[in-house]
Amino acid sequence: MSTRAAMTQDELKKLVGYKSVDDHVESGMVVGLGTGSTAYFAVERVGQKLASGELKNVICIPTSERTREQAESLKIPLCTLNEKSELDVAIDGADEVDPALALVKGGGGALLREKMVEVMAKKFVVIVDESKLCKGLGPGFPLPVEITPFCHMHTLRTIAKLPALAGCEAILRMGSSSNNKIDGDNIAVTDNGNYIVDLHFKSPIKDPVAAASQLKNCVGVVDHGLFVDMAYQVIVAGSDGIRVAG
Ligand code: ABF
Repeated sequence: MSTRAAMTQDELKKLVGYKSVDDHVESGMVVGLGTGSTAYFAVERVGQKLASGELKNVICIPTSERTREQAESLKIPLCTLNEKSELDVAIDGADEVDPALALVKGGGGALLREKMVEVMAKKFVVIVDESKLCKGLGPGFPLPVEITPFCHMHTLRTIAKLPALAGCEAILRMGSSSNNKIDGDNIAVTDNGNYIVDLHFKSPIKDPVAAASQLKNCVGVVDHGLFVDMAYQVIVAGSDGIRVAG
């Protein structure tokens, strides 16, 4: 039996994934299912509890094709925001979490569906291991921005000039990943048929609220990975155990 000190990152992710479901999901709920290697364990737990009968009449909304496939394999009943716009809870991972519980998300390329689903949840529960905690968003993980393919280099240059993002280096995401396919030019393509620009920062983003607003107002940007004022709670797994913020 492993002690916490000896736990692998995967074991920590499983701890928070399972705890999020045990603490927040009840029978009859509409539940948003996140994307990524931590959210994977929350989806697994929902599937287990439905199969055992511990949970009943739960319906879930996946935030990516990959999560939809995992949920279907576990026979979790699914719908979309078209059928149900209000969620009781959504559970997802993050790439960075700052002390105010503002998040960078979208490293996996699923940020648009994640934000559309999670913003509609009464409680958005974030599950991370402590490697995701940071003092300021930006330098530790590139900020992803989903953009339309039409004249994408123009949009990329426009984003890089936004005042609240001063000093960032904007790089078009290339190559495939578990959540993205590629087009004929090897550019990463999201589940929604869009491209991703990753913004690299040398120092923390000074004003995430202003950065979020300027990105959202930029024509050609579909959405971005700053999730500000959205997290209801962050469950963190570390070598000293699990702690809850929020
Ligand atoms: C999703 O998965 C994303 O928003 C984020 O990019 C990523 C975190 O993945 P992991 O849990 O695999 O680190 O939540």
